[in-house]
Amino acid sequence: MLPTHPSAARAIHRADYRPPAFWIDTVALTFDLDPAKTRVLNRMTLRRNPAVAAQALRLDGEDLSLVRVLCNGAGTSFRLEEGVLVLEKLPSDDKPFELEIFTTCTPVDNTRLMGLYVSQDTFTTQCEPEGFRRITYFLDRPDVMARFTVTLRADRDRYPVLLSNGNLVDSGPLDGNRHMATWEDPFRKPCYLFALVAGKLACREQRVVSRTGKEHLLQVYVRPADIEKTEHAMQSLCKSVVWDESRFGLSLDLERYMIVATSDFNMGAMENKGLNIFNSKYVLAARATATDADFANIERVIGHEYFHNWTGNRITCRDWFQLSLKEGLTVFRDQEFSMDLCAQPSARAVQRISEVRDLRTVQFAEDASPVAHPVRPDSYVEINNFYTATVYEKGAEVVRMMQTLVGREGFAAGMRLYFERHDGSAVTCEDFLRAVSDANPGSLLATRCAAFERWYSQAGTPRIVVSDHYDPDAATYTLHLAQNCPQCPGQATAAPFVLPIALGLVGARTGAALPLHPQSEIPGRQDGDSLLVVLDQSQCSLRFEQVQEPPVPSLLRGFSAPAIVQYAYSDDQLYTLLANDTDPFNRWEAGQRLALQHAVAVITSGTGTGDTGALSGRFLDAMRGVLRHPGLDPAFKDLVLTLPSEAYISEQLDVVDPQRIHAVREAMRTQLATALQEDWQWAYEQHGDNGGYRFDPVSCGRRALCGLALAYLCLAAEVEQAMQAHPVWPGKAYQRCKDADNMTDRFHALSALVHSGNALAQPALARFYEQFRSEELVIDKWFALQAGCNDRGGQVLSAVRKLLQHPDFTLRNPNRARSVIFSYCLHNPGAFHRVDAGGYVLWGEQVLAIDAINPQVAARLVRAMDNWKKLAQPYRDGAFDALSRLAGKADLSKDVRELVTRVLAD
Ligand code: B3K
Ligand code: ZN
Repeated sequence: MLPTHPSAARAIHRADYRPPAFWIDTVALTFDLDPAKTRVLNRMTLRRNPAVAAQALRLDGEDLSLVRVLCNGAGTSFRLEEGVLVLEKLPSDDKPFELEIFTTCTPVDNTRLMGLYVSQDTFTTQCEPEGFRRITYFLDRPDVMARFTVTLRADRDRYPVLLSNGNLVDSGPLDGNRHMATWEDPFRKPCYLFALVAGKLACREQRVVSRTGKEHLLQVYVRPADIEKTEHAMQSLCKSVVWDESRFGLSLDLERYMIVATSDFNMGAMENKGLNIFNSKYVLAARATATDADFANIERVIGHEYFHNWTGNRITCRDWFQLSLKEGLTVFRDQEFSMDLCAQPSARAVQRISEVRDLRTVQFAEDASPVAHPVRPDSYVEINNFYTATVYEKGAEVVRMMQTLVGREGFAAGMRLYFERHDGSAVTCEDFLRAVSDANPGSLLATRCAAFERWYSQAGTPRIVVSDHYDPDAATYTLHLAQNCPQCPGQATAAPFVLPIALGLVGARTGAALPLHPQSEIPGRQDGDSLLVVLDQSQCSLRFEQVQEPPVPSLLRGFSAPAIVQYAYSDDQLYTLLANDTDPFNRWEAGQRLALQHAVAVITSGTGTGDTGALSGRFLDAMRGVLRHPGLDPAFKDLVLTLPSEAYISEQLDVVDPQRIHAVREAMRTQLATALQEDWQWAYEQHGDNGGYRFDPVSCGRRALCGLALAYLCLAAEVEQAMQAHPVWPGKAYQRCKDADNMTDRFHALSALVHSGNALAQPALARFYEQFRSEELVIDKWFALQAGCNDRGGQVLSAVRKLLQHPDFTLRNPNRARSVIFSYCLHNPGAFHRVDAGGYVLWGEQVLAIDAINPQVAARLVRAMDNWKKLAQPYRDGAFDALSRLAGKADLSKDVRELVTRVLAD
């Protein structure tokens, strides 16, 4: 039979949600695994949903060959409608009936990596959100939850390990050198949580006993050669199990919890019940091959998928519009996990700053673009396009605000009520909000729950506009707070958001934290030298008494709401906050604002002469002061001394000239490098020798600062070289590339050489490649570094074209495709945006090439053009031409088509 494809893309609307006409109670799947032709026998028991008027059963399917359909053991009539299997002649009473569907599929040709596919001769699945329909005909929607039994049959030598969800209940040999295993999942689940794996894998395992006294088996499966790299993953998993019990009282509900690493994966990892499948990047770590960032990401992602077992799997989403119900909440939980693993408060602050930096660079940009959407979108064509920073990271901020409003204990009570009410079901974002609110009657949240819900329904980043007045005679200080939200696609105006604003006052003369005596009707609460106020109207005023010196307002402490604060800080005020604020987040923020104000002033100075501006001596002294400060952590210093990214600077501007932004930021970096040269040398020497590699916040902070120092020292050396001096630092960096005992230091050194454009970069890159050519994750870094390289003479584009021809390059492996193409198009604006539009041409070619293989990955690449309308000329015309060319292509996937259409829409 011919394979079936769904036809033209249609928009799906949240308002059209209807409960399913049938329920599926049990599913028994039998797989005869063969890469070229896998046979899938699907036996389900179904019954009509009595709450819905009688209608045909419509089962989703995609790229399947249908062989047979039986109802209660007998043939039955059916038809295929745009890929959907329609059965009309089914038993009309409410009794359960059995449906048997026999199909085949071709895993080896599945380059989309959705459904069942083969990676390095291992069978793997990815079903979320709609991949299960590529395995068998089914009601592929999250509110249909069934009990699964899965039998796998395969060649014994080629696929010795056979895994699926739940518990192993049977296994044994079969004829013809084949073998079988049957797995039973005791929990009802939606089909997006189904998984199977079959291949030659080795396993690290550990038994743990949970609070309930039950023993659990934890397993991490990888290719045999990688087994040494699984210790950190296992430790991370153990920490996750302990943390969810102690913080939220949530114990592991499974006898066996498995993680499998695969090299070919569209995203980071997947929380399939009891059988998580991970991109190997988020499992494998050894100090020789993984950086501190890799170690941290592994810990976080393992935590994230583990936490989904409760927030996502036990309680799942009613429909995909509710994606943030599980993703926002689980990101919040993984953030709290990472923070709770930090012993020192300062390390917690570093964690928070890094999260906010990412949110503001990616999500704020998304919110300001033509693809802006609410945390709970209203419509989609391809749901894969909505696994976005808004749904994930802004969704997490929304949950964080709930916690801020009801307090940590109140939030834990809200989580308990949420499980009491909804365990085992598929619910909505509103159900979660309602549970947290109901568990905290009279709280700052419960009293404005309906307004708070706007965080789910309205897109856009709110602005908090602040003005103030100090009256020295009366010793009073008045703050005026107003909010507004810019227009978003399909949203001309927005009603006021509920904004929890943590603030404090810092004495402009003494730098002291001023005691707070607020006199106002505004709801809020005081915590130490901070006050939490809730702005839920379009504006309000707040008066403080007994303010004995002019105060500097420290606003939105800890980034208490995902908003932009607009207050006309003077440089003096920012220096006061940078030196004195008791809130580490705002201390960092003050430094960033100083740098940003300088950058924006130079960029918009309008001379167009190429003047890149001079940093003030005061700024350089302040940065030196932070660098040399005896009481600040190296990790914090690293964050303060890292300038705002080009992407973040772009967000502050109405018209974006990427080359100008790059030039101005580079000039700032060069000045920091040369003016603080002795200080960088001091920092490098002070933080260099760490006494062996350890992964903990203090050691990571030292390595980060040391790496930053080396980058600045190599940059300074380039300037000196131009002045005929004989710099030693590139030589030192080269040496470090050779003899570092860990990948973090080695890669910092290599990056310092590559970004500074030193002649030693080429031999260092060649040596690095030879040393690590068999380590695919390290080679990804090698590709990414070159494609993301600081563009000094427009040479990066041709370097990227060369990398695309490299024998190790392939478009079929998403990690490798991302390492070259995404590093260039999405993460290297100074090289990507070219006057000759060469970057855009490459982008268009690569979107098309990837789309033919893997639409989901191609659609992510489309996002490089999100903000094309803000570009200055000639970039804007170049980007428009490239987008229009792409839009004109006939056979785009619906993934790419949806994004190109939205990005181009007026
Ligand atoms: N839930 C998965 C994401 C699936 C993405 C599909 N395009 C991983 C996660 O967020 O935990
Ligand atoms: Zn998730």
